[in-house]
Amino acid sequence: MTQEAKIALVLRIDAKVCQVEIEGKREQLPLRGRLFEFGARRPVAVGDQVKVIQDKDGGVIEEVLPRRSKLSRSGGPEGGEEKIVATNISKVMVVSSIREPNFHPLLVDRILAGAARQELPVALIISKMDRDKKKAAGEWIELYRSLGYEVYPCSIAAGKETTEVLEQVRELLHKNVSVLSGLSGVGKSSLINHLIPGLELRIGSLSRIRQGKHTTTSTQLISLPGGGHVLDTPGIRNFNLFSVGTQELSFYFPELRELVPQCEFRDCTHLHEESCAVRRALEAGEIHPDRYYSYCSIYADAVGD
Ligand SMILES: Nc1nc2c(ncn2[C@@H]2O[C@H](COP(=O)(O)OP(=O)(O)O)[C@@H](O)[C@H]2O)c(=O)[nH]1
Ligand SMILES: [Mg+2]
Ligand SMILES: [Zn+2]
Repeated sequence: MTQEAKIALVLRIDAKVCQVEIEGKREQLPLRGRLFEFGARRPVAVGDQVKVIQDKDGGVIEEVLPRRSKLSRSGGPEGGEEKIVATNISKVMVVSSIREPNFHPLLVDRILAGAARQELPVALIISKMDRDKKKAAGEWIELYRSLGYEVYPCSIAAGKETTEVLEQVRELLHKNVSVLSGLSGVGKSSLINHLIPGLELRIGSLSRIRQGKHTTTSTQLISLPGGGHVLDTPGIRNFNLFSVGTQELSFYFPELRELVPQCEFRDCTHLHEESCAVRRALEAGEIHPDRYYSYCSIYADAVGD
């Protein structure tokens, strides 16, 4: 007997069941033994497309389809294990507010570099623009645009909405499987709620955020009315996209990448060498000092290769 297979999207994984979206409906499927045959402890990840067949007890996940991309962090007892956060993400949106909390270039650069490493398309959202009394945002917007990144400066504060930019972000959400990544309190959930009426994600009060409490407890993909999916993750703060080799790092900084061939040594670290094209550009003011600082800071936890 041949069975008709259906393709489902994995939204969330609980202890023994998987929440999937299948033909537009949400269903719960048990995780069956055959997926564990090859010794994988967690054979299925949020974002996976899976083949589901019907057996006598109902739907069974038969196979995980090839992953187009994956977003991982380090985990396990010594941090040396890869933990897949989600697969098949098509857009990483880095969110950093201009105030409360202050714009955080180091975290922004870590996520941008991490996304580049996994070849994931990326955008930078600068939130709470209504709070930019000191006009600090302009410099950041110009910097990141000059490096080739898409930048969306926005505000959802009543009466101060950046209508046009918000519309562009809404369109991005509807077209992608996105992850919004940034510190707690930058306004990720508020932004999604504002753009997608009816979703009503919980918003953290600043006092709860300061106590380090998260309003989201498990990673799940949320299916958006009107198209698209967004990944809701708890505690992006301690979610390091990163485990990178010292020599590959400069490739994830567009302005460094183009200078590297001009460095005298092929294995130049760009940290202290006299004849380094990156350091020359920094001294000439052609590389932003915060970007260089981010490079050095990520370099410090990179692994030698
Ligand atoms: N002034 C201002 N406050 C905002 C804006 N967006 C969000 N907030 C506030 O920022 C706080 C944290 O928002 P939340 O969405 O929970 O942040 P998340 O932790 O990134 O999901 C809440 O008090 C929001 O009301 C904005 O555009 N302007
Ligand atoms: Mg939130
Ligand atoms: Zn160099």
